[in-house]
Amino acid sequence: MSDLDQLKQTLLDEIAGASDEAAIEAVRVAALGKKGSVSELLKTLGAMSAEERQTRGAAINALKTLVTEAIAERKAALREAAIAARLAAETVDVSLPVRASPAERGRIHPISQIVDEITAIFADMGFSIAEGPDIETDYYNFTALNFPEGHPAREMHDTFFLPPDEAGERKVLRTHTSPVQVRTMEAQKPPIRIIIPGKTYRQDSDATHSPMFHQVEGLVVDTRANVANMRWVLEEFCKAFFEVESVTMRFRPSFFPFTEPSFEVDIQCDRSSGPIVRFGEGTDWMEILGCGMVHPNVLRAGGLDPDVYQGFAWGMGLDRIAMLKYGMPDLRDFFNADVRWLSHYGFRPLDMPTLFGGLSA
Ligand code: 2NM
Repeated sequence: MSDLDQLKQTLLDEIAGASDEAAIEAVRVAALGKKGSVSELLKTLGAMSAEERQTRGAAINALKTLVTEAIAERKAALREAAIAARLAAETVDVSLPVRASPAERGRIHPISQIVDEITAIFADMGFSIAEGPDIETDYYNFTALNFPEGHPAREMHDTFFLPPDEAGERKVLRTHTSPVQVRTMEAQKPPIRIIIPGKTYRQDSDATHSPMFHQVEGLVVDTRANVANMRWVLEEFCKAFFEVESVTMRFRPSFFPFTEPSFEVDIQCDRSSGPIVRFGEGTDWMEILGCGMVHPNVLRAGGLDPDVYQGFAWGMGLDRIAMLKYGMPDLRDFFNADVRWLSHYGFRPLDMPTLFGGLSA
């Protein structure tokens, strides 16, 4: 067999053996590329005699044509095969159940939902949101709020203390969100209308108490804010929040260091039909919040003259209210991060609570 016949056979075997488009391309480069085996043969034409060129030159050119065509043919076949394989692998089985997108599957935690609902209600009344640090100084958590040093009211809170810093100062995990009210009074002039949703901390843990819990507090400061205004604001809030036409509220005298007078507020409800509580009707009372007129000492701590300004404030725990509103039996489930619990009790992320569209519809 001549050297040309041998090369032809080798190349045809390689072409037939190329199993994908990358392999056939490698064969093409090795044969027809700049330094390919066929290209090298073509370079020898220049040194040949005219006679030799007629026979051998024609044979080399014939080889080149043959190889070029064989490669093109194999390449086309391999491309067709690759497309066919992709089509087979990437078929969509339209009979499979639809898998929801993350935005559809995700759920809003009931506490976040409650905060969004309360925010929508108070925003509608012209309130804005204020926030502050979870780690507070003793001054903002107690002293500025009229809890004197050594006063037994400090013990009521079962405070978490942090280790003392270099200066010997012991910071605390805030036991209520009220420090934010003082910080806000320091930072902005009245009229003040704010609500303060946030995490709070006390050493207490059972089926209805968690060491980390949630509050929303509110503060109004103006030159003429009074108890009647406070009653109206809280009544409007309760009607919107419990989604009823009217509520009956009961203000009982109480004590908080930061307010005078102070009240605990109950709303009328009906608990006769089992675990579902109905509001705005019935013969039972349920305590839902505490409130009062801001104590002059607290206004002074906020840099305000109590002879010019007066204010009212209130606070409510969210965790118990959420349990009631949505019928969740154990508070501890709130913070177990169990995705099954969240997919059952959670809220759809795109159903934002609004007053016009319904709060928890
Ligand atoms: C409550 C009950 C009553 C309250 C008072 C203040 C401040 F800082 F303005 F004086 N903030 N929050 C308050 C009053 C909180 O929670 C049950």
